Amino acid sequence: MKSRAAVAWEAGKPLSIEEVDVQGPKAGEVLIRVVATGVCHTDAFTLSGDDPEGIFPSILGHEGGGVVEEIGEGVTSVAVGDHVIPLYTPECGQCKFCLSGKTNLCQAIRVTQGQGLMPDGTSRFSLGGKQLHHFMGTSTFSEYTVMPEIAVAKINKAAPLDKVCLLGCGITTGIGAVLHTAKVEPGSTVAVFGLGGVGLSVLQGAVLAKASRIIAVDINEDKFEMAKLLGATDCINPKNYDAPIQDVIVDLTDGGVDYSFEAIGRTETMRSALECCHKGWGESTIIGVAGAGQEITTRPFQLVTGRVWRGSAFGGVKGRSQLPGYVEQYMQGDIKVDEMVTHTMGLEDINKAFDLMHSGESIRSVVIF
Ligand code: NAD
Ligand code: DAO
Ligand code: ZN
Ligand code: ZN
Repeated sequence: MKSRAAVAWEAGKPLSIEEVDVQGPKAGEVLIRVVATGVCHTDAFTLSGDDPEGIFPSILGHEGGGVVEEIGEGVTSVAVGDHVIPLYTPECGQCKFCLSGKTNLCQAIRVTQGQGLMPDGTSRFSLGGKQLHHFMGTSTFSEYTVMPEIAVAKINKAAPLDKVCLLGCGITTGIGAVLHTAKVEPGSTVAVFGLGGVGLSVLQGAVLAKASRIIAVDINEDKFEMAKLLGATDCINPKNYDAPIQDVIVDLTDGGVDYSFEAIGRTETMRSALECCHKGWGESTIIGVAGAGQEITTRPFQLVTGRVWRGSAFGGVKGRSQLPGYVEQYMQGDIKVDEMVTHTMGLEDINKAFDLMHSGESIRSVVIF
């Protein structure tokens, strides 16, 4: 079938709107009509060429919401007409990782997904006979995409797909990092570095966890209004201080915060986030994805004296079993999503979504097909 799609032909170039060919689903796969997709920093990261796993030409996008249009042989857990959120972190329920109970990083299709291919080692996308690669196993910048059954979460049909698509990455990642990865306790102090869609969602998670003080850090003060709306008790801009921002936070909090989160993707701010944690127990969670080959540094004595450094992918959330519950929490008003959608546009304007992100004007742009 034909599908409108934004194709990333090469790194550093704008996406190109094309009519691509999409092959139907094979065994264990489903065809999804993408209704809406968010544009996340990670799409921009891959498009920039900084992503070591970036493959071109490809169809980017991983923050989608859609409807199942066709199912392949043997598919039993979803049916035509079901509303779904594509998962870049699948959940097979059978691999060593799924069975461990310790991680959401299902490895069932990891190798082929990293190669931009479906589990059988081929692509469902092409144009003029030339193969296009999948991206993160989701490729939601195409009106029709094909996903393995284990990589779709079936959700409440009453949920607006042009909003809950954002639960496919940024919002879930931020909230989940607080609740699933760090497991912030009531009364804790929290610092969040970066107030994009992910960092703002960390704020939401901190409120849900009943943190007592939530310090929001960004160099773009335009983000502070939304941060306060979502529960930040303090907003600080590192550029307004001569001292390193970790020292400023340590002074503000009588020795440091209980939990910090880095949601930028810069190794310098990862260090600041660790070092603003309280001696003896402070824990810092890295969410941001740094450029290829970059390394984090700190003095080992920071860890010897009780600080903990960890990381989180998709907020530690298991997509098929836990994401539908996030959609329900949104429907009940406990998770804020609508507030994050600052811009909407048609597919033909998708490059504007990248411009708005780079200029810091948007929180999330949602492309509606
Ligand atoms: P975004 O671009 O919308 O937001 C980043 C924010 O960081 C912006 O508000 C920007 O002003 C701020 N910032 C930039 N440099 C700064 C600095 N030096 N000090 C303080 N603030 C600074 O990005 P996003 O979509 O919210 O994503 C954030 C990061 O999380 C990205 O690296 C993205 O790739 C990553 N990410 C990770 C996961 C995961 O599962 N681990 C999931 C989604 C996104
Ligand atoms: O299992 O080795 C693995 C990779 C899992 C992918 C997790 C990706 C999380 C960070 C990327 C940003 C997501 C938009
Ligand atoms: Zn698995
Ligand atoms: Zn994302």
